[in-house]
Amino acid sequence: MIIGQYLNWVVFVWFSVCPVGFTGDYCQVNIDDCPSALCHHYSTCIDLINNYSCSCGPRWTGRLCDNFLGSLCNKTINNNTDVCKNGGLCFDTDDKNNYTCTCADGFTGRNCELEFDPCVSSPCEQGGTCSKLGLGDFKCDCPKGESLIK
Ligand SMILES: [Ca+2]
Repeated sequence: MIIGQYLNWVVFVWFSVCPVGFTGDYCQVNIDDCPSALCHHYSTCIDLINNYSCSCGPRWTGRLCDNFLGSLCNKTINNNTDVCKNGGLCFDTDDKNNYTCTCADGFTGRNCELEFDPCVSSPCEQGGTCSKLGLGDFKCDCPKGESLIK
């Protein structure tokens, strides 16, 4: 009787108890702990054994990646200078891990640091020579015999 109960217990344990964090007939399945994880929605959950960790983007920190380090558009993070130069507007990306600049007319580049050169696209036809006049403006010097007005 006692041996029978013991064997029942052994069988019960054998078939139903896995190490914590595992399941399956052979305890071969690492239970996915990420669905119930509390990682901030801009981080990536990494499943561990009966645990998880959160992989944070560069502007987030903390175990759950819920501690924001501040907007990259903030001047104080950029040595007190505007991130977007020449009057460009700075916007955080949705996950706040990066930024984009919307440049003022006549400027280009990631940080609007470059003056737009309208001659780069070779706008002059018939062999005309392009000269930049001002922000985004240009003129074409036509070869002899050609006229700007057609
Ligand atoms: Ca797991």
